[in-house]
Amino acid sequence: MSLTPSVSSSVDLRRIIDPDTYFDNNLPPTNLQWAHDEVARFVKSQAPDQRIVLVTSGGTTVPLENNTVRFVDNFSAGTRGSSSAEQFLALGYAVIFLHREQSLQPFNRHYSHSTQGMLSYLQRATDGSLRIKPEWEDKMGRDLDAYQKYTAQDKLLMVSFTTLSDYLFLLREVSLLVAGLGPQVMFYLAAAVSDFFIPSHSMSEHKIQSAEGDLTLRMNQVPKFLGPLVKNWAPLCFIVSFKLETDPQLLGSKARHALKKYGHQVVIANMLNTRKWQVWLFTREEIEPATIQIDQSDLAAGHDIEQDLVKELARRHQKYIKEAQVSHA
Ligand code: 9Z3
Repeated sequence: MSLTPSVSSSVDLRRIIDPDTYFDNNLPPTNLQWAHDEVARFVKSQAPDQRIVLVTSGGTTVPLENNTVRFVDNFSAGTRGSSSAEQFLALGYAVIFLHREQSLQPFNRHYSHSTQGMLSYLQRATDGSLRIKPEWEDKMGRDLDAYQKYTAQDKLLMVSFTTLSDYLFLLREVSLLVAGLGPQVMFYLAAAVSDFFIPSHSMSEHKIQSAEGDLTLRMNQVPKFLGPLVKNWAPLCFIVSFKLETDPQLLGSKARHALKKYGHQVVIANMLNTRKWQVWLFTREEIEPATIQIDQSDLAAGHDIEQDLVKELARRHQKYIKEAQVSHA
């Protein structure tokens, strides 16, 4: 399969990939109404000064056929998002976890995708009952307690997406529902979102046939949704986006460019191969980025970089809330 991404220059297509018209030309996900109702309920159930974070996590798919057999996927296991959600909860945030279906989820992530499978954590006791293996009891117990506590307190809401289109519809919906709470809401946009897609009307209706020979794909550029998000959907909220690169020469300039273009609060820059132990935090105010880094030995011992990253962001978010209160007074 050869991938030849290119931006269409046709007037009609440009109209369709405009952020404002995207939603008129693509179908919403089947869980949109459910998500709307659940997020509205979740937000209403929180205390008035509750800090809320929308964490996006996992990769989006881009279908190649309307009756989809094949799709292009974006790299992301959901480690960053799910680990960060745990840290936000520990710091007292209420978390809306907008994640790719079947990707890693807070607390469950430690077991659900184990290479040996779920059953490797269990054993049968002499009385015939099923037990957790003794070496896992403490850790699993702590994760279970935390998961049940936050769920019972209504502090964790899970919403899932699969395709790019699902993601964009859900992102807009959730943004509009939380925007009214203003500065106390943080957006933590860690999902790996495709830059290219095939508009519904350009897609093959049915499975692409191999009898027709090699496949060349022409994909359109996805409209930049960070613009409307920052300007129109949630202009008062604290917005953190992520920049992923594989070429170190590009990372800093791309992060700065995003800040300048969209005018939001923070860009977290990371490299594919070192993302688990090193990230850079860019803001418009600081000339040099802050480096957040852990030892690889700490990572192996179970210390996630997200502990340090989320702590630092929560600190900056608190400052942002205070400044907004002062300027409002
Ligand atoms: C990230 O950069 C995340 O940190 C990772 C996390 C996807 C690398 P994992 O889930 O990986 O822990 O395996 N996310 C944002 C990537 C992205 O799509 N950014 C876009 C861009 O760079 C839009 S803001 O242009």
